[in-house]
Amino acid sequence: MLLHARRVVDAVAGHRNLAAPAAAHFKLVSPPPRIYDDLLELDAPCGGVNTTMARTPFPIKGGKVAFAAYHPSAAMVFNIAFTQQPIAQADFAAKWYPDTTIGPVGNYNYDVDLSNLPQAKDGVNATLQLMYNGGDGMLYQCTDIVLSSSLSTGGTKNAAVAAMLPAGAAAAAAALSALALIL
Ligand SMILES: [Cu+2]
Repeated sequence: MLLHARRVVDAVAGHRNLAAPAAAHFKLVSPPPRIYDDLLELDAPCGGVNTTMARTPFPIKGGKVAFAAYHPSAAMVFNIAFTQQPIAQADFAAKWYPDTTIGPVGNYNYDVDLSNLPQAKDGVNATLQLMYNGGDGMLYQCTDIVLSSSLSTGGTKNAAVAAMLPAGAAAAAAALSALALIL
């Protein structure tokens, strides 16, 4: 554990040496992450917790994932594991959304359609993984879900986050000034 902690601290020290350090990286909002800890986010594959947590019922088609991004731009990868207890990156062998680059700072809602994945059946346990690289290392968040074919839409959509979706320059400026308050 000590070695592990030192590795995280070293990585964070590197973070502080950057020209524009951020107080936060990114945060999965909904479904809720296993854990949200800024320092542990560097820890693959789930940002600090390798045991599954309470599972959120999640529709096979029509699900929502909401997260907040605190870097001006970032590369993201969205994987899914169908193993009961994913403990390694290799367990996240499929994708729930194509790789993409996001920006600016703000809140994001993604519509999720898992119906093309052959493992995605009613009652199946799965784990969604978000990988985020905003320039200071690869960061991880995970959420444990149980798939449902009877849920249609929504269930997990965060209305407050939807209302804050960046819709243009004004929203971007507001998000950046909010970040300045954090710094
Ligand atoms: Cu960061």
